[in-house]
Amino acid sequence: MRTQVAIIGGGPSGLLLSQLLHEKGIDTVVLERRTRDYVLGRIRAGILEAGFVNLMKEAGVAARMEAESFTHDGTIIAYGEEQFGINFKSLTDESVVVYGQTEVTRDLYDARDAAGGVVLHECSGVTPHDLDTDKPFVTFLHDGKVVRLDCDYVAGCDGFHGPSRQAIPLTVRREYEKTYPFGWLGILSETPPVNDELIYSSSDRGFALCSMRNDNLSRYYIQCSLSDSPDDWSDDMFWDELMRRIPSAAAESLVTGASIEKSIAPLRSFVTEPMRWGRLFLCGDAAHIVPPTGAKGLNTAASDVHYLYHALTAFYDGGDTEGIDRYSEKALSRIWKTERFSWWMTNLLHRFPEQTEFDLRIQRAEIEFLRSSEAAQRALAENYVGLPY
Ligand code: RFL
Ligand code: PHB
Repeated sequence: MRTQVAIIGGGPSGLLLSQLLHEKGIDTVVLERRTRDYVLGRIRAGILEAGFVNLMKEAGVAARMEAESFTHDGTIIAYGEEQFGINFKSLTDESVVVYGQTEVTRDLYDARDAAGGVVLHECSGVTPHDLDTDKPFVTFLHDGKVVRLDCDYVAGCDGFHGPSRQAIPLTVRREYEKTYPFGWLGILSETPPVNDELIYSSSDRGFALCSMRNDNLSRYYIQCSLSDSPDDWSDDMFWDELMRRIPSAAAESLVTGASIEKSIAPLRSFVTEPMRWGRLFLCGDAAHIVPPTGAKGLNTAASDVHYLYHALTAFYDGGDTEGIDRYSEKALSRIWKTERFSWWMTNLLHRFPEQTEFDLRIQRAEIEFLRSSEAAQRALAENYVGLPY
């Protein structure tokens, strides 16, 4: 089997890259470990930057998103009983879009199917080889057979636990990591959202977030202990705790209901350098992770896809290798800024176990400064809507 670009991982990064390259006449094969239903069952991101939306348009897959998504011009920051809005639109002239990662992934699968794209599911033992030569290949087991896929390049879009990052030798690879002493317990419920904008809430009991997917589908999160399991939290316990962590006006109007999904995600900041080694490119969660507080994981994956897609297009168009040579540097420059923002927003709004009274006063002062300073709000807004590519 042969293709131009072998893509390991059929999550949003792999599928978006595949679809964008297809639009430019470049052939790809996507190798995914899981079934399609499993990939579509993962409830993850909900907020898309304008840059992501533009890539979906460029990939020719924006029709349903344009019809069904919601534009958000701002967000609410709450602390105790206090709250204030940050208007992205007036501060930056940009907005964000509410459209779930599940829907993005579904649209991309549909587009790959319609174009006859090859996306192989339930591939096991996927292993890239000879990445530092000009004849790389990938081997894997599919339908009980060992398959060899020859290619020009390999895109490692296989998430945090995939094999691509490990293929970069330890003599070359550097990893930077910060873990946080808590997780997020999230639920999805078929109830109307408590507010028309997201509420990021800092409280004495810990952080809470009120988000949504549509008029009758809400997504809520609370900061939880890393030792908690979703089974420890009945729906009633979750709603009670959420209500204690948001201003009472919001708590009183909260519509509760049965959860249709409940999961815990640990919070982590992580970056691998470099993001290219020989003919391998890392893309998305395979190379970096942010805590979800700034809604940036999927969006940084999209900026990698942007740089990589332009690099590969320039190469296949006329042999220009500048984009390929500078991929890692360009992608990492934007990623580190986004890592900083996600880390900052996490520190601003969460309770940390070892925080002293002094730390708490400083945290409170920082939130109040944000409330009073247009410059501080603009800095948040500029990052939240997405830094330029
Ligand atoms: P993914 O989505 O992990 O996809 C990687 C794919 O690779 C497959 N794979 C393999 N395939 C073949 N062989 C192997 N050996 C393989 N190993 C793995 C996997 O099965 C999978 O299908 O990475 P990708 O494509 O880079 O996309 C990244 C995003 O999924 C991620 O950054 C976001 O979901 C993060 N995130 C958020 N991002 C945002 O931009 N906005 C948000 O509001 C937001 N909220 C969130 C989030 C992530 C969360 N969790 C659970 C981690 C909220 C949560 C709770
Ligand atoms: C979500 O809706 O899942 C979501 C929204 C904003 C975040 C994180 C997650 O910061």
